[in-house]
Amino acid sequence: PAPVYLKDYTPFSHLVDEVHLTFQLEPAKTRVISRIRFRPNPDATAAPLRLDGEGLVLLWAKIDGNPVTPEVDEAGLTCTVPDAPFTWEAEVEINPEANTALEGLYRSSGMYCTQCEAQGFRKITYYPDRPDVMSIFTVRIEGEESVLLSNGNPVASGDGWAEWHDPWPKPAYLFALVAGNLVNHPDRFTTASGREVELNIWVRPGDEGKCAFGMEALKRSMAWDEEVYGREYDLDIFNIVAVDDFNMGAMENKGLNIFNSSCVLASPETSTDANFERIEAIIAHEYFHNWTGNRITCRDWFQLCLKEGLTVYRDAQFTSDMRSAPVKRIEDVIALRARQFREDNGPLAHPVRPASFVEINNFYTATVYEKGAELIGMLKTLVGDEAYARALDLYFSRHDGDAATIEDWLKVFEDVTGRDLSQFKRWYEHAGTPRLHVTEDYEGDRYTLTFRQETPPTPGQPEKPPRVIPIALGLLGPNGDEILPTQVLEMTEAEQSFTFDGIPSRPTPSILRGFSAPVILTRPSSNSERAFLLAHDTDPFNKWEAGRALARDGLLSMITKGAAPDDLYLDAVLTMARDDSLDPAFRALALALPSQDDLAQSLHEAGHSPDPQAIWDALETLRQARAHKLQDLAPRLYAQYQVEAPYAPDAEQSGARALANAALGLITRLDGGAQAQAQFDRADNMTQQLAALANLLQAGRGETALAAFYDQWKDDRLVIDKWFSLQVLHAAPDRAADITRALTEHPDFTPRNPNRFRATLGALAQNHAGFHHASGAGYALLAQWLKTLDPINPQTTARMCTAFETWTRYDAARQDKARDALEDLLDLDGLSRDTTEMVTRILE
Ligand code: HT7
Ligand code: ZN
Repeated sequence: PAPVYLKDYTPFSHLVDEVHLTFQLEPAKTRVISRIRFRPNPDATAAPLRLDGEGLVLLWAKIDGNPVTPEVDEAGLTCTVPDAPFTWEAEVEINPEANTALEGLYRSSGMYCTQCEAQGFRKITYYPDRPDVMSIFTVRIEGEESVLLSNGNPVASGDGWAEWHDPWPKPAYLFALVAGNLVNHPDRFTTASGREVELNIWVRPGDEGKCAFGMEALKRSMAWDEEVYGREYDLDIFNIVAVDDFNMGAMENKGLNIFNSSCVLASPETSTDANFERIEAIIAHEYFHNWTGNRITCRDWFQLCLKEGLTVYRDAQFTSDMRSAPVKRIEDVIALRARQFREDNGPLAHPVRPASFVEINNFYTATVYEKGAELIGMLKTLVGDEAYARALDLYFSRHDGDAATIEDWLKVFEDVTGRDLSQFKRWYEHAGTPRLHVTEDYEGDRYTLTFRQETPPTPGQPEKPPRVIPIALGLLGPNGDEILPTQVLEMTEAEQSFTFDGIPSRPTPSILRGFSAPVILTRPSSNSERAFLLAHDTDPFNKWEAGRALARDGLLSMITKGAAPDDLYLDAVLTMARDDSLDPAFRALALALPSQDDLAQSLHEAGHSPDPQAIWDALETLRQARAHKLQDLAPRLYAQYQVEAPYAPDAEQSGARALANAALGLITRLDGGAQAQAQFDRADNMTQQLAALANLLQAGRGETALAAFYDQWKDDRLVIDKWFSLQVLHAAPDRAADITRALTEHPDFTPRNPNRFRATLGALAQNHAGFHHASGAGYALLAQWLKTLDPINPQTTARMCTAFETWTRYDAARQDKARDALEDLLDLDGLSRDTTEMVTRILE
């Protein structure tokens, strides 16, 4: 299929004033009757009417009441229309029951639901399915379900029908419909200006006890957006619906957010602390889209980062305010490096604003979302908090109701600050992670830091001009005092020096504080300097970073040189772990080791071909050495951080549990799992239960606990997802593929449910040494299952192909096996456009 190019954008031939839709719901034969008011777009060239439509059976069509016979093809229809306003009417038939791709209107656990972003509306009816065509929707739903929902406000309802009207113009991707025999968790919210809003979380009967946390998170999000961004909610009702079969986390449809049930349902018994934090963030994210995405949407899908980067940035600010800002920042950078840096350094690298795509669903990536959010953070650092606030106010007032672009976004910052942001724009247009090389000089009392930036080529972009990089810097004196508090250096050249006078002795620099730019810092540093920063840096991010670098470099020496675990790291980690002045959540994070994939990435970067088994062995050795080093401290920490108060998923309690569970990990290595078994037996919340089970599996004595866990939770699909993934994640490298295969034969396994598929096959991809096992069994098993999944659900199949994006890092034998697996997948008859694009790019 041919790519679409950003440079080819042209406005749609017509404007759409209003849309009336009637749904006559039937599982296999739903009728959709549309009545749409079109008029010629004065800003576009006149053309026949071209409407998108896929998999629709057109029953009839009329223009201004007169039957017409449009030219129908597999992607839509074309019709000659008057050169004046006209009414289009049509009736189509669709089959929600057969829709396993989960795009458009589909059935999930007996309910109807929709997913229209990015291009799902065209599977519902003929329409200009593009984000710059915005209109006012009125929807009538006829069906036997007790709950019939759509966007906007309810207008009227009766037995077997309901009508909804959304007063806010919106693109089709924000359309939603839900019909089911659902129950609700209701609440209310009064906005700052006094609008009374009815709130509901709709779920399947039996799940109503798992809505309270989500509802509180929603109300906190609504209040926060008023306080921090001055943004109020704008309808009388806000509905959230939980759906079991869903391709992603959640969807921000206007007034009717639809959630993967795993991203909204929560209870202490069934959800971990991490689940609670994620649910809170996703509820906030979708709610914040009401302004950044819905009121101001994107002109075209190339501008996706306009709404996603900004909304991720806003949800991160929210989490930082609700919880611990440093911990959130560290967690986000870990995720950014694991997913986005990995993407940026491989065959799927693309700019935050891509210039072309074949299938837009393949561009809902870490680069668009997470790197997109980093760009907002950098912009705020460069212009300052006050200018950022003014720019956002201007953005909301200038572009309310618009389908906007990155140019529009940058222009508000230029207008507010008078700055020229053309160099900053390179961050949007160029893929790749800049490497920031640093050298220092100290003479007299003058300290000079010289930075050189360099970005390796990425697919289709061999040349990389220098970008503007905000470098937050502090300097520490020899006794650990901060002699230069944080200041932001603005690097604009390929190479640039910054001097500091009056520095009495050679300082230790703390560079890129708070991770002020998404770059890879390559400054040679000694282990003793890292230990010094871990002990003294006042910037929590760089304090953590120093410990992380110490651990990573020690591990790299173990892997490449057969070195023993580094004593300096072991001493430093002991000092840090027993420092009760530090936040327990921070200490838990600082005790976590770099992932196997991170180490593989570092080895590759250093010119080695990573050996996954050697990485696994080194981590095991270091974990064992740490357990010995901290053998007196771990039981003390474990006891000290047991939470006696009733369970609450707040930052304080979850930090304590995280540290206690990190201590449990150390203890298990020496007691063979006795303490973990005791925790498993008495656990009354999922955080404790799952951590205990993971440790038992790790210790090789998980069989009984696994069976008990299954027995306890067999009726809870979200908990059973955890049961599937834990077994795969903790499988030894040579057993991972076999264990995964056996699980795919379990009666509870189904490729039709994306959560279950990801819990099983996605976990295999995350078991680094297992997936990349020399036998090639991991590659073959995943590829085989992707072949099964593709005809069912192309979107999820394509996303999971990213497991292979690092295949060229490894040795020739592994590369051969990975290539065979990918070529075998590519050979599948009728392979979807989604998967074809991904595999082709990965193999290129
Ligand atoms: N804007 C949404 C992105 C999305 C999506 C969500 C669910 C299923 C399929 C989807 N395709 C794209 C989610 C978000 O970023 O908020
Ligand atoms: Zn989003």
